[in-house]
Amino acid sequence: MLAVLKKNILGKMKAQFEKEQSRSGEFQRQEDAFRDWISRDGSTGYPAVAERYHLYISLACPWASRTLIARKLLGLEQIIGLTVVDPVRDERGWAFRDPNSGSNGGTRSREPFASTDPINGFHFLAEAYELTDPKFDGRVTVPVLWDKQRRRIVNNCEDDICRMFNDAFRALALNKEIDLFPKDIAAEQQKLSDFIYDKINNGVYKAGFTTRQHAYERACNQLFDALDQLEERLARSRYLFGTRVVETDWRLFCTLIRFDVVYYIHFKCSLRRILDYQNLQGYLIDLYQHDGIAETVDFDHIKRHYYMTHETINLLFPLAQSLISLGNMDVPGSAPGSTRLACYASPARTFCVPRPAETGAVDCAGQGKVRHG
Ligand SMILES: N[C@@H](CCC(=O)N[C@@H](CS)C(=O)NCC(=O)O)C(=O)O
Repeated sequence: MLAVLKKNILGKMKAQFEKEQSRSGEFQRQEDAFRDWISRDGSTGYPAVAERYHLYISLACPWASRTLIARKLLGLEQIIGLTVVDPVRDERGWAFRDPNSGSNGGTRSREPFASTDPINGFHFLAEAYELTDPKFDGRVTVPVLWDKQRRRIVNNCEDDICRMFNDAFRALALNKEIDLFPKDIAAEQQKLSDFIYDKINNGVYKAGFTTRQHAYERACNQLFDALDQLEERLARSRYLFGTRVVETDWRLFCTLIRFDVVYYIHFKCSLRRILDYQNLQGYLIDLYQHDGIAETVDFDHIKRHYYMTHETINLLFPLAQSLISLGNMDVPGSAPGSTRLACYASPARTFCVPRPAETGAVDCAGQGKVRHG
């Protein structure tokens, strides 16, 4: 089966974003293009003042949603305006079109449509990039923080935007007591955020956008190893850093909330669902119930974007468990009933999840015969 796939399809497989594909088929995300900085005292040329900046986002996008969450939690809604793009984009990029309006001929239509951008009347986000740098030839992405006064993009990096909301805008925030980047854990937080970015936030994309089986399997395995580690961490701690919720939690949340609905299926991150992780699932539901968070999550936009935008997605052979359940078993060598495992067999390996989930996943292959309980 795999040999046939390799021979017939992989050779011709089209990358989702051709310019961001390595020669060995890995997805290599472009760098964020605009990284100017808003400061409290204005020394950077961009002072933190009310109603000067505008945030363009997609509710589908995990990166953009993190900025939306930061804006909401800090209480910056009256200070920084917001416009949401149409979840479905075509080759012209993100559009300011009302997906619920029947009058515009619908998404992908070439007919003129009314702009939903109250600031500039843009029809496409590409116009903001063009005004900022006419030579920009990369991929137009959200989020975008726009300066209404200088009529240019200040920054299109969600990490920077969250940091500026937290630091530069604090004096203007309604919820001044919220600190998404506490100083006493700064180094540790940065380290964990980098890990989550690489293995999880971007990990799902590396699995989903690669065109090679090997690169896909590597990304997928790294992703699940990272989730297993966090599952363990959350067995000991309510949030990633104890009892307070910081930006790193929201960064993880933005991927977890999309996982079972999109990444498990569409990006073939299909070894396990978040639902299969006792601690991660509880953590996800806990965060979802924080004040104001549910309204930042729009499953309709999320599904419409991923399933209707990526017309070509890899045809690789999924690392799914095929989920032949072998039932509950004891760990080989342990006293009967002392440690229970729920085991599944797949063509690739036999996989066991501890019950209750106290430790990471166990690969049962090569451990001899497991005892059925
Ligand atoms: N700034 C982010 C990436 C932002 C990003 O890629 N956003 C996606 C939406 S989730 C986007 O705008 N994609 C444009 C497209 O699909 O053409 C990063 O570098 O990590």
